[in-house]
Amino acid sequence: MDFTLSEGQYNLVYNSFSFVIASMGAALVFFLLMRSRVAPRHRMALTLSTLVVGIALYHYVRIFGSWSDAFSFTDGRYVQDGEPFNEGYRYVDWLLTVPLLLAELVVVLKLSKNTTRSMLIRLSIAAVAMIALGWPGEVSDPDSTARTLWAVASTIPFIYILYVLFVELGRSLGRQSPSVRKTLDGMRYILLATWGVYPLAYMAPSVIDDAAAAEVARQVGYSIADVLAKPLFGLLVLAIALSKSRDEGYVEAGDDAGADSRVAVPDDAGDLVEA
Ligand code: RET
Repeated sequence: MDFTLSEGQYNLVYNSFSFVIASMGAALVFFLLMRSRVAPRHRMALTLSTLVVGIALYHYVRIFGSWSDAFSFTDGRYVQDGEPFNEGYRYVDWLLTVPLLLAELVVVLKLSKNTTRSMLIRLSIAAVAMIALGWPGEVSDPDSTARTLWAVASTIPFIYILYVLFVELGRSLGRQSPSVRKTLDGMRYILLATWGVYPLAYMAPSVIDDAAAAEVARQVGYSIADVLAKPLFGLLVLAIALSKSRDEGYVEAGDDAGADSRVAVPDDAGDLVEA
């Protein structure tokens, strides 16, 4: 599909990708720095968040490069005359990150071993099916029936994932502390709202007639959804892990208030100057 973009359209996508790279990179560093504040038994969830934003950081660097290579600036417009933009990076990214994101949520809850195992297996299979079925539709003609059929097929595992999260997981909510229950309840709705952006961005080429505007909407839509689904979701998982660690009486070694205030005592500074 060939189209040209205005300078504003091209830059909107370019800067969205840049924003995502900065967000993923910052989240990666932040999750690594926060690791020691979480009790060891809750660190697996944080490890998964760190992997998710790391994988996405790599893919967005490649997506950014692919976007720059696909267009050249000619007569005041961006013309698509280079290598085709590689949409595949996104799907490869999801194939890895969606099962990991679902695992983050399940692992942080510390349900029984059997429930965790069974949920992880079923959610991962459904996530892979959802993405694999979406891909042939993503690359087919915007107005084709094939695009709609693949989307419908992909929606079936999507609904199954929502069923597990809202119905099955809902049953375990009663066993969590009130603060964890509140965060978790909010998290499931945030997940629903942010994951809902993906099918909407997918539909952009079918509902927006202008090919250039549709492509911009799709790329910006996916970029926003990725920042909400990965770094923001990771922050909420971190909040749960921190509040569980606190409830369980975990205090990070060397990070109590006393250690901080010792550094700020004026006498110490004075001693140093005299020495
Ligand atoms: C597709 C195809 C059309 C139908 C549906 C889709 C759903 C995609 C989703 C993707 C979620 C991705 C995440 C990535 C974060 O790392 C494949 C667009 C339902 C829900 C959470």
